[in-house]
Amino acid sequence: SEVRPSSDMAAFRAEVRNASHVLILSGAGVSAESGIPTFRGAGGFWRTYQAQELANPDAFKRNPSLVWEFYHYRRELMVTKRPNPAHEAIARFEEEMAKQGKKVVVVTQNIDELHKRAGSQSVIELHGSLFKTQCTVCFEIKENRDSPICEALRGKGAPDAEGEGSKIPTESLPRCGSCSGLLRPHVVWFGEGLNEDVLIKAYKELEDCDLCLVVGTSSVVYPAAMFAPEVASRGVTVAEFNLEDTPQTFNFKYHFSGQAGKLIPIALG
Ligand code: BJW
Ligand code: ZN
Repeated sequence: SEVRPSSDMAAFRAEVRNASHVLILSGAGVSAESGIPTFRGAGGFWRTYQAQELANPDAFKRNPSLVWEFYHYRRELMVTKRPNPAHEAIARFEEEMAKQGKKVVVVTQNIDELHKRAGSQSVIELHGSLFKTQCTVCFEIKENRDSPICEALRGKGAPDAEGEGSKIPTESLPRCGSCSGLLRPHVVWFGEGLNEDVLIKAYKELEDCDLCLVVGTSSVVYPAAMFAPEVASRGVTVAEFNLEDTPQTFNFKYHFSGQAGKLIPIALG
């Protein structure tokens, strides 16, 4: 569409009151106010690397120690961070809607688990979790909240250190409890497909929802980038909440410009 989306909050809130199955698609921007770095833009660097340079299978093959330092740093960071008013408003909204027999589902690209920590019950994690591992040999997936995840990573991963990292021997990186194979973070890297069951669940929500909020995502990473546009193309109202326009902004009925932590409590409160 060539028409600038509406920013009429009262009109959007009226649509929220009439909705019975709300889909909330979230990205890194929803966690930014919790102090979690986003991926794109100036804050998106860890050392000299952008996330896409490390969040891919080749980087892990080349230098598993460096990639594990990156994820170890992000796991440890989460211990010091908490959900912000956007996560909290979303969780409260699900609870209120449930009392009226209505449904709210969060489909998140984030791996930080902050929606769950805020109390959201129905969460689909598209890109995995910082707190799960997968064995590269036997493929077993396990929850893992150890801090540090292994002794060799203790104190490693500082975001301002230089170079190729600590070059920890693979024997000393996180290993599988069942087969002792090398573990990797259970997250979806560039060039990898999303888990099929997760995708099926997400697509069902895309089809069933009668209102959609897309919060704090740059809408450039596929397949998630096309989810909200697909909902909009069915004629369902989609509202975007972001600091800035995205490539998808003009496909949506509403665009609210600002911080999720300020806007979401108003939109859903
Ligand atoms: C605020 C705010 C505040 C800030 N309030 N807002 C079709 C076309 C083109 C390319 C492809 C395609 N299909 C597949 C591809 C390749 C690739 C891709 O999409 N590339 C693009 C970059 C072009 N996709 C894949 O590889 C995917 N796999 C796949 O499709 O498999 C099939 C296949 C394979 C091979 C070839 C073809 C098909 C997998 C993608 C996995 C993405 N993984 C990552 C890493 C996860 C693990 C980790 O965290 O380390 O997921 S990448 C990274 O980006 C992470 C995020 O979930 C994801 C999205 O980022 P997000 O959440 O949008 O964050 P930002 O930083 O980009 O944006 C933040 C936004 O918030 C900004 O807009 C701010 O303005 C805003 N904001 N503060 C409100 N306070
Ligand atoms: Zn194993």
